[in-house]
Amino acid sequence: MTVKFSLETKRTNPVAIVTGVNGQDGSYLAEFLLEKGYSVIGIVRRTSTDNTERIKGIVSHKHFKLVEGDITDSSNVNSWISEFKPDEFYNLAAQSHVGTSFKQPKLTWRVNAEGVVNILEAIRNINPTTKFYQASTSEMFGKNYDQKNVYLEVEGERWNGKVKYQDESTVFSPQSPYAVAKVAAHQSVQLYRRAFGLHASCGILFNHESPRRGDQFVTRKITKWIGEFKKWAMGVGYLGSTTFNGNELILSPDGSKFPKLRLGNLDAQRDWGHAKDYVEAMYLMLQQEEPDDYVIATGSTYSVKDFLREAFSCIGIEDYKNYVVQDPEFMRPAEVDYLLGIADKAKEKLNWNQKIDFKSLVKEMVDSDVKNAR
Ligand code: NAP
Ligand code: G4F
Repeated sequence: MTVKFSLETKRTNPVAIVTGVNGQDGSYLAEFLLEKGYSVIGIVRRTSTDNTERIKGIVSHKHFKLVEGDITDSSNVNSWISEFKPDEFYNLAAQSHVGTSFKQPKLTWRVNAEGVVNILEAIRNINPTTKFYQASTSEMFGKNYDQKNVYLEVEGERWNGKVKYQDESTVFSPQSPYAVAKVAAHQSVQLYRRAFGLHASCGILFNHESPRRGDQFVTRKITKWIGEFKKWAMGVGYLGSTTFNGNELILSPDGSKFPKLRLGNLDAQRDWGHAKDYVEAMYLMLQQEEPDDYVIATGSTYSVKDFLREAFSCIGIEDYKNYVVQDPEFMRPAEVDYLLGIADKAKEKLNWNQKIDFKSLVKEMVDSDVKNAR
C-alpha cells in the first residue's frame, strides 16, 4: 500500500527542504534525514526525461515529497517556504561542474549566487526560524593555502616539515566562475546571519565522491571507464592481452577496438572523501545552537595520478599509463592545483569524523562500475 505524503506529519516530524535532491549529495542527505524521522520535501527541476534515478529508493517513502522547482525563480522559492514552513532548508542545488562554469558563467552565477539570495530572502521574509545550510566549497580557496610545521613519526622515523593546508581562516582566491559565484553565496549567507540573525551555516566541503557521483567528474569518469573497459575485455576473454595504439586499445587476437580514457590535468591534488560521510556533517551543522561555517575534509591529499593508480589496481592493472591519453579539451583555463582540508573545528564542535578512507572509496566506486557496466 502506498501511503500518501501529508504535512500532518509536521506536527510530529521535523520538515526539511532539500534542493538538488536528485544530485549525489541530495540523494544521500534525503535518505539520511528520512532515517532520522524527518519529512523531506525534495526539489527537482522539470526535465523532459526522468531524472530521479538516484532517488528511486525513496520516491514512494511516505514522508518524502518530490516537488518540481528551480532556485533561480524567486516566486517559486517563496512558495516552498510559505507552503511547507520548513524547520531546515538544505541548499544543494548548483551548476556544480567547474569546467562547465567557464563555458556557462552567467548561468552558473544565476544558480550558484543569485539562487542562494532568493532562498535567504524567502526565509528572512516568510519564515525566519527556518535553519539554512549552504553548500560552500573548497574551490573557493583556489590557489591559496596556509602552511604549518608538523612533526610526525612514520614507521619509527621522525619527520618534520611544512604541510600546506586550507581551513576556515584561509583566504579565498577563486579560480573559476563556479568558485566566484560560490564565494558570493558564502558571503551572502554570512551577511544574512549577521544582519538578520538567520540560523544560516555554510559547509566548506572538500571533494567528496561515491558510486552516485556524476560521470563528468574525474573520479567517476575514471571508474566508469574502468568498468566499461573491463566488460569489453572480459567479453572476449582477453583481459591482459591488449595492444596500445594511439588513441585506442586493440584487443588481440579478435582486433576489436576500445577508446582510451581521455583526461586533462593529471597533477591536480584533491582531498577526496565519501559523500555519505559528508551529508552527516551538513545535518550536524543545523543541529547546533549557533550557526557557523565549517571545513569538512579528510586531511589527506592525492593527485589524479594517484587516483588512477589506485583505481586501475582494483582490476589488476599496475600501470595505467598505456590506457590514458591527455586531451587539451579537459584542461581548464585556470586550475586549482592543491587541496588539503583541516577539519579540526568540525571534529571538535560537531563531533564529526570521516569513516570511509580513500582506498575504500576508490574500491567501492570501481566495484560498482564494474558490476553495472553496460
Ligand atoms: P550534483 O550531483 O551536480 O547535484 C546538483 C543538483 O543541483 C542536481 O540535482 C541539479 O539538478 C540541481 N540543480 C542545478 N541547477 C538547479 C536549479 N537552478 N534549481 C534547482 N536545482 C538545480 O552535485 P553534488 O556533488 O551533489 O553537490 C551538491 C552541492 O554541493 C552543490 O551545490 C555543489 O556545488 C556543492 N559541493 C559539492 C562538492 C562535491 O565534491 N561533491 C564539494 C563542495 C561543494 P539536475 O539533476 O536537474 O541537474
Ligand atoms: O572532478 P573534478 O571535476 O572536480 P573539481 O573541479 O575539484 O570540483 C568538484 O569539487 C569541488 C570541491 O572542491 C566542488 F565544489 C565542485 O562542485 C565539484 O564537485 O576535477 C578534479 C580535478 C581538477 O583539477 C581537474 O582539472 O581533476 C582534474 N581533471 C583532469 N582530467 C579532470 C579531468 N576533471 C574532470 N572533470 N574531467 C577530466 O577529464
